[in-house]
Amino acid sequence: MVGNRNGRTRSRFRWRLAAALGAGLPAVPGVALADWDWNFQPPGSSISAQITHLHEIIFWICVVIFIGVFGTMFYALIKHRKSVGHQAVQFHENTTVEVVWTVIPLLILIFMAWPATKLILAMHDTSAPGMTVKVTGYQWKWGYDYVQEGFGFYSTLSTPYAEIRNRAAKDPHYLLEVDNPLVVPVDTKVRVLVTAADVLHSWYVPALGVQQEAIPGFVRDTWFEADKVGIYRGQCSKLCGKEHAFMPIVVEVKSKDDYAKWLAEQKQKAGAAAEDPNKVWSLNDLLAKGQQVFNGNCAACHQPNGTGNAAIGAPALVGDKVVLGPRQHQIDVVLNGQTNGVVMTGGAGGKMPSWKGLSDVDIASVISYTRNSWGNKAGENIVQPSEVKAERK
Ligand code: HEC
Ligand SMILES: [Cu+2]
Repeated sequence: MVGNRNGRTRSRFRWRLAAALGAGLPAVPGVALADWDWNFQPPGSSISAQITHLHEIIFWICVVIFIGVFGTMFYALIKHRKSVGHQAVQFHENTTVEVVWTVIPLLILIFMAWPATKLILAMHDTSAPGMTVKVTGYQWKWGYDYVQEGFGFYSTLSTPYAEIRNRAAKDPHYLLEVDNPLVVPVDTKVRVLVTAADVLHSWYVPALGVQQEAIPGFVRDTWFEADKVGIYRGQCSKLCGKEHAFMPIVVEVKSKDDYAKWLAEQKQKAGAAAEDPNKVWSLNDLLAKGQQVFNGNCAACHQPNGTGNAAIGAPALVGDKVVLGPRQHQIDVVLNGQTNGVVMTGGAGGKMPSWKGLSDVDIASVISYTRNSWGNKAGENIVQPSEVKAERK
């Protein structure tokens, strides 16, 4: 399960379990009851606290109805059985009975629908936010844009491939860890604009009480306000393709001061990245920049020395025909991705991702770097940012 539970909540679950299943539950050998987390995650926002509370009220209403209905039924079955000589009572078209068994459930439903509707309306009230982030679902990662601040980034799974293939011990946050979490300040109403770039996804962080479908071509909004500093984890909750389980959500809630510091750093980085795409770069500048871009983005699959990784289908770029071939084709492959090989399950197996999210300068320099490194000597060795810009569709 996600998150940690405190002792108080846990003992409440044991009570619930005992109450719901009755004292007659036989001891199951080898099962430690205390390790079972059956309820919602501990709330990290007032909305999720209200959701948990509503869930508990309705759960107990269901328990009472269950006991009432099944109690009456079994009492009637046993007490009035044919073998002790009972005759069935006939009460067809008895108006009183029909009114009673319509009105009572109706009242129960209204009693449950009232707080539920109030809560749903509150969950959709995105008015007066303190800040806004745009969330975009991609196959298979999330994009976060800080709209008012003018920067954004991608958030991708950071669980090592070896853990996924059962070759390494699994981290406690296995498949629930990312390279760049969404960072927000505590006690601030964050409006979240949710959309998708390819297929349906769903942005779901249970402990913050937010879930919103990400729909291509639509921008829907929702909100959350974390009331505790900490890390909250969630997952894409709409089946979106073969790596649906590999696009988790991590929200890092910082104190207002820490958030301000983080924001300043991000803005500085974004400013540094906004370079002039029409400038003509020298080979040396491209190589220096390209090495950084390669080690930061490509080396995970193609290896720092360009030898590739057969286990995930990433080819060697040393002596590669695409890298040594025409520039335009290589720009196309890096910009738009490529799948020729056998597609393997898990991680990024067999697929070269699209790098559209990198800047023209980043792409031009990383291509120039691969065309001139590890013994590669391409004839036309330099790609300029302006060429990348021209190739974008
Ligand atoms: C997630 C793993 C992964 C990352 C990260 C990655 N690649 Fe790839 N790359 C692949 C795979 C897999 C292929 C083979 C795809 C196919 O053709 O089936 C590939 C193919 C390529 C090719 C074409 C090779 C050929 O012979 O077809 C080039 C060029 C390339 N990658 C460059 C890059 C660059 C530059 C970066 C960084 C910006 C990068 N790759 C990042 C996995 C990756
Ligand atoms: Cu998804």
